[in-house]
Amino acid sequence: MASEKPLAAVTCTAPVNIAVIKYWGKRDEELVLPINSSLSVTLHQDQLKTTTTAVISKDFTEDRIWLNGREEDVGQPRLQACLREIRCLARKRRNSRDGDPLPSSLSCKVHVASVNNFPTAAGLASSAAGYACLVAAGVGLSPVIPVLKRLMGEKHCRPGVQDQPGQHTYTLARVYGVESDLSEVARRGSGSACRSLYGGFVEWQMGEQADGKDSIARQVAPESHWPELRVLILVVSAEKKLTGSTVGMRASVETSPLLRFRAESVVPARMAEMARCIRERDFPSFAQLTMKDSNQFHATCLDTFPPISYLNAISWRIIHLVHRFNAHHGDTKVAYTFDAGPNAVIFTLDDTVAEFVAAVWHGFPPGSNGDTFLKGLQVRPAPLSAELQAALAMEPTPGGVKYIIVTQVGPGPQILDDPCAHLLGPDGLPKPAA
Ligand code: 2P0
Repeated sequence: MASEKPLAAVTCTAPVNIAVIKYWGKRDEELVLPINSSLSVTLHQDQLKTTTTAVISKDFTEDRIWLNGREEDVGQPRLQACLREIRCLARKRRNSRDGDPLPSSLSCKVHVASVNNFPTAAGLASSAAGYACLVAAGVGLSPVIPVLKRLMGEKHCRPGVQDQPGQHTYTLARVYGVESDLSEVARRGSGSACRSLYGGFVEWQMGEQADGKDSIARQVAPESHWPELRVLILVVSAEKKLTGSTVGMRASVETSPLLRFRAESVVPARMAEMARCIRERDFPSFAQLTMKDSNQFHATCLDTFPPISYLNAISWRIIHLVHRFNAHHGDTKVAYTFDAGPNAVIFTLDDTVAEFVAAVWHGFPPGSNGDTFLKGLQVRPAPLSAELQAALAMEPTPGGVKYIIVTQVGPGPQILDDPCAHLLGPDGLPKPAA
């Protein structure tokens, strides 16, 4: 049991992001600098989020971390790099405030606990949300939050979503201000994590400098920009992928001429075009570019030697289903994108969700889990027309899609201003699960 009260405890939440222009390949592995820029959509934390509590105390003798209730090795190099950068940033901030009478807490050890509100077994990338959340909570531990709140006044700390009565939230960027530093720290944990520092639509500019100072994430449009946009996650497999992203992209950089061509000659124009699609809410163009970029990313995986394959037979059936759905309508109403795994992420507009869900239900009928097949936002049931069923021309594959998470674009990390939200108790150990 700790003999003293913790010096500081902060709890934050952070979102998952899905890239529509993919990041694949580093030009500097140590600094986690990409070979191309990327652009992502931040998903809503009501459906998918990581919550992290970080606590510092003079009593702690070592850094410790618990992920989803299990203690993990704190010595992992990425985690170490991230913690080191967080301490560096905290020191920098403290030094920049002349005469600020802050306690010297920077040498203290930290305890961190992190949980996802979605099953890790869903096979969804959680490292981006996880590291973004660690940065949000960890940087908050330098006594920055109370000081900034005092200096800025509560009126500048815009209250965010109120999860529960009495639980105030503050947007991260508002509280911290300086954005480039945070990008750098999050990136050191996992490249795509820097995109989870913002809500809405986010680009990660690759930058040119060798030190990575200009390799930063920034918001292209806020979460309120395109309210009709919906995101469906079709969970195909919960299995751990054969080739991790870091290892996979290293192999692609070393062996794929297509990846080099993509980074140099394709992505720059696509970044500009995607920003335009989002700015003008041009769904058909957004959808087509999203699918093309996913396909090119997977083509570079196949161009890697030995080849990497993340899609499985169900992924391909989903791809065909989407194209046939669009062909039936004579319009691009739905888009797919796949990351380093077989699960599909679908973009569509709210008026198409019900019909597309009916098509998926037809193609991949659930087994005994019909009542839990749809999770997240409510979908009003819609029948599948005989014409669309004929156009899909699919022999049903029962159980091919395990379940669907229906969500939308959401905000960036939030600081929960309520001690009850802490995952760690005053002794710095995980609170017993309620
Ligand atoms: C993306 N992915 O843009 C791409 C698309 C996977 C496919 O970012 O090595 O976990 O930690 O920087 O961020 C996955 O890569 O890799 C990823 P590291 P990360 O979302």
